[in-house]
Amino acid sequence: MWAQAQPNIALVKYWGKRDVARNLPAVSSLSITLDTLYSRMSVNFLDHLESDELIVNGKANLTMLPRVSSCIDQITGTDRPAARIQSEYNFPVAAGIASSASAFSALVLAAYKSVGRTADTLTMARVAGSVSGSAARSFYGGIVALCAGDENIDVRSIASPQDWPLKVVIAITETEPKCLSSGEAMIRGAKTSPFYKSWVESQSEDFEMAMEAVDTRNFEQLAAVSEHNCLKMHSVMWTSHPPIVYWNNATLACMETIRNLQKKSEPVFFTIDAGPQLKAICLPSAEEVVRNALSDTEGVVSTLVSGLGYGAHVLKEF
Ligand code: 2P0
Repeated sequence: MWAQAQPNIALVKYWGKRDVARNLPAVSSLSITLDTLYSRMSVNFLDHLESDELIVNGKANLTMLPRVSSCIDQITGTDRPAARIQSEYNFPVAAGIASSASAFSALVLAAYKSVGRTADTLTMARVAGSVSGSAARSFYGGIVALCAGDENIDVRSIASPQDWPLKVVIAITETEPKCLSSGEAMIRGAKTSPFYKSWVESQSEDFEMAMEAVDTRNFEQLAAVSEHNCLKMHSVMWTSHPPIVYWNNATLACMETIRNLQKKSEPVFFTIDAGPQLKAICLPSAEEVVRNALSDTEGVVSTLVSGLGYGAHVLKEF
């Protein structure tokens, strides 16, 4: 049995933890779940194995294994047989394309199913979120709101993929894994950036503005608040000690490409996460022109295109 989940891209970002031990986010966030990119996971408990094994795209992987094992322990308890965990991705891993979001939501779903336990989506999303904050959002499809509470998160889909069929073009500018994990970067930012406090305090305004933009299908409003929120998050990163700069020259060149398209009134905006890839969100009418423009931008290795997709689900056949 395999479970699949797709990455999600935040338009209003999660950056910072209210409670590091429980991995509770300091701020609410709003994201879109993709459809063409995926992570697939299977979990098989095998009595003859001495310890857990993680296989990523056919190769043994020790780096992610401790986080994967402790995620399974949360669902089954530690008194369990060892598991062989297999995972398949159709996009670069740990390079700022939300691979941990799709991986941990698929893993949680696969682990629940393989031990025959049922749980509602929010319960599973909260388990996934306790391992990787953004993974909670990949349990839901379309446009997703994650509300940060004092004790727990609430997550829900606020628009289905059909309600507002936005398109995403991802400009890949680097395929190697990033140098610093998001989790470590967030903790450093909270401790050292002089901008962190105002980032947290101003988040609800951005979140409400984005919610209203989705509600009224106001693309210009969503574009403005998303770009502003993205740059604000990166200014927290840049002003951390030591500074955290995930961008490269091509990231900036892609931003200029988007600005030029906007000058020609193309309905498109950008966002950038904890990595050097730029994600362009556009209306379907602009997909081709955005893809061509980003493909022609210096330093872009390749582009990926996606619509909006559904939340984590079990695959009947794979
Ligand atoms: C987001 N990011 O909202 C933000 C924007 C990256 C930049 O959520 O520490 O891997 O495991 O909870 O989920 C990536 O962070 O972090 C992330 P942890 P996660 O998408």
